Amino acid sequence: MIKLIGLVSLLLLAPLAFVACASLTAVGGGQEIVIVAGERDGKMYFEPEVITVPVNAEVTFVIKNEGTMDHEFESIEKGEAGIQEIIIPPGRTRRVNWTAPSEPATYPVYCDLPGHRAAGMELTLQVVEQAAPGETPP
Ligand SMILES: [Cu+2]
Repeated sequence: MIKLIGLVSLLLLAPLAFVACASLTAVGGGQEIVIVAGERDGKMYFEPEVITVPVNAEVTFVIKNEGTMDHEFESIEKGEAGIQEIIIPPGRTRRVNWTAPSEPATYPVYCDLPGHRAAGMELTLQVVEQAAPGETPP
């Protein structure tokens, strides 16, 4: 009887697992862009310093803090990219989904903790007109 219950619950759970995977795929459908944050030689950094994405792109920023202190990732002031502040503790990774606007633009993305942006924690996020992979630009 216990075996039967186990089998039944397995059969019941299998479709759920499939649905969970399917929705994960949909959410994570965007391109992943890995960014490393940290400190080095008395400065603080994001790498890469410039990120270029096509208009309307759905991307997931994967921010890895390889430093020894908290860092932030944000671009939320008026006219910026609309990325809410997120704190990445040292040694941790945080993911942020973001959709590029339909028009080309350039935004700063930065760490807003006191002194960090001035110490170098800012990258440039460029949104450009671009043919999809495999397409020939006009
Ligand atoms: Cu920082």
